Amino acid sequence: MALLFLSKGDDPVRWAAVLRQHIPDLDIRVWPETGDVGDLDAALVWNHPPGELRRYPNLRLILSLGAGVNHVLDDPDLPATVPIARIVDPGLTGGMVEYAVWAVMRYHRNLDVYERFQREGKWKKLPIPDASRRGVGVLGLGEIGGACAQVLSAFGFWVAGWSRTPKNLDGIVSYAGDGGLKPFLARTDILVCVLPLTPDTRGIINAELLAALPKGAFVINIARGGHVVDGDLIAALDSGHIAGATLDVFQPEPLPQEHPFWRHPKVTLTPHIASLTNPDTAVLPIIENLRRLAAGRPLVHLVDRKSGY
Ligand code: OXD
Repeated sequence: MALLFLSKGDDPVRWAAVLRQHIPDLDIRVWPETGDVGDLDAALVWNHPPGELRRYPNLRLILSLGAGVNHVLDDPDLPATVPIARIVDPGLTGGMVEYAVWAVMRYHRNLDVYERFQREGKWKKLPIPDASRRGVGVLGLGEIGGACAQVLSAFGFWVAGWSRTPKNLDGIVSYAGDGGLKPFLARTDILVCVLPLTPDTRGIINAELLAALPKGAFVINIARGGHVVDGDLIAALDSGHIAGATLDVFQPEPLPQEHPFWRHPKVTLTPHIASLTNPDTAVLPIIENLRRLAAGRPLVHLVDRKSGY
């Protein structure tokens, strides 16, 4: 079995070491040193150059180095029939949940306000709001969104989720489809976006969506920068309709220095670290698929190219 490793942002030496702990004789080629292109069975990729994966005539599997696959599907010259799998890893999901809980709690408990009070040298106590009256809305109820919703619900928040098709998750109110979006937004004080980025969801956090949230709502985006229309979010923050935004993802990344998000007083930003792929745990679903590929068994965590996730 020969695997191509193609990522400029991940350490090939570390990945080769963890992959070989599980499959000692795995033939790993680190791009661009591919050797004979006909040898390669699978490619483990993050942000590959468009058209590159067409160069491997015997490729049977494309593996994303993360949970998201928009970086793969954005390639207009992707081989048409090669299956694509993403990482489903409790470690990766856990990081997303931790970040979502931190960002929701920070707004819920007014910690953003206390940070300002400290800068102003002000000693002032604010009431502690009731979590069960705080509407938290999770946009996207897949593997990661579902986990975020359930942990937030365990903290006592009034949690709902919105997804393309209805979901049945314990304690979570499910809204679905175009018709479900406005009622979902109307009861959401803190919005957490965990959607996959697809042609349908690109720019979903726009002026119309923001206007449908109650005045004083907060926005947290840990999905992709392409979900947000930046100018619309800044206008909603400036008008006071949206009280604050926590953003971990941007378009493009790194966020250019001159972008107004950097210095906006109501924006908290982090450099796409809500979760990070940890090779020690993320290697397991990759190994599972490589073993299945070798044995001719059905693959897991496959992406539906039509829906984009
Ligand atoms: C991912 C990411 O998709 O880190 O895993 O953004």
